[in-house]
Amino acid sequence: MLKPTLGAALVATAALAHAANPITSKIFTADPAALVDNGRVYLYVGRDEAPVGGKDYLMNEWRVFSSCDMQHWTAHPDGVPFSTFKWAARDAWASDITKRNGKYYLYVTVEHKTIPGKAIGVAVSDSPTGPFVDARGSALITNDMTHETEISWDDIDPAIFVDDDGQAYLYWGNTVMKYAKLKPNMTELDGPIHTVGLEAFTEASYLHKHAGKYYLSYSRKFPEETVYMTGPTATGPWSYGGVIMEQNTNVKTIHHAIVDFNGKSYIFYHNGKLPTGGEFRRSVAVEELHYGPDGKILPVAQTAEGPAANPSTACKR
Ligand code: FUB
Repeated sequence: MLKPTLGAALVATAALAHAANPITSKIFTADPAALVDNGRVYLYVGRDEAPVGGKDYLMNEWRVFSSCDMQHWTAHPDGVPFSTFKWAARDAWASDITKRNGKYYLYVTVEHKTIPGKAIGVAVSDSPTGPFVDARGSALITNDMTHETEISWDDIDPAIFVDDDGQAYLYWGNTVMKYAKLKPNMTELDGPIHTVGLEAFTEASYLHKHAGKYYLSYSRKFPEETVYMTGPTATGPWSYGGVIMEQNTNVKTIHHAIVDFNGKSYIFYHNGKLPTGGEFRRSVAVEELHYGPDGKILPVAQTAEGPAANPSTACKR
């Protein structure tokens, strides 16, 4: 029989071996987007390929992971390259995903080839793991469609939300947050682009609904922290809720996504905690997220362990 001390050490090792965070240590990953489908959670990330000491993002593709329990992750082999969009020059920046009428729509940020600045495209697939094809053959949003800032990267970080009445909304932006309605085909704007004044808004706006309340979360300040607002509709008016996650120590961004899975709520985010990690070598991680009885989101601490296993019996594929 094992001595208690050795037994304790083995238990600790086993716990470490099953640590959920980061989701993968084989590659560097950033900008999580998540979708729960058929009892399985799918995670979409941008791949950080900058070398050690690199001075800028090097991101050529989005990668897909999935899990039946929020602890064990399958890396799906086929990435989605930025070149899926023939009009894109480079930069597989942040994305978001939704399912509508049996199809999966992936909204992405890329650099446009001919219209200077970042742009938003949309790809579609019959499967959450692809293959994805360009749904329009052109950008949905380009830098010349918005004029609130001088910067060329203010049209980034799409977040897609489909309300209970079927109306789809796209939120995006850097420095200034914008939103627009989408037509039911999910590939065209349906009306004007609106701007929303949010305190110290940087980027990564995200819309979700929980217990009948709308939550607009975003990355505030720089270095970024994740904060949220609540409102009675998908377009506000918004009231400040609080800080969800404090800023990272060695990377200024923190881009997040929030989903409900198998009866619990979760927040995905990125940090720079892998060895040699940092500003352009990030890692996506996940934690359980809790709501107070009043609907307030409780602050979330980053952990190495991640959430407890939550096996979904409905898990398919
Ligand atoms: O990964 C490139 C950019 O950094 C994303 O679009 C932002 O959200 C920030 O994470």
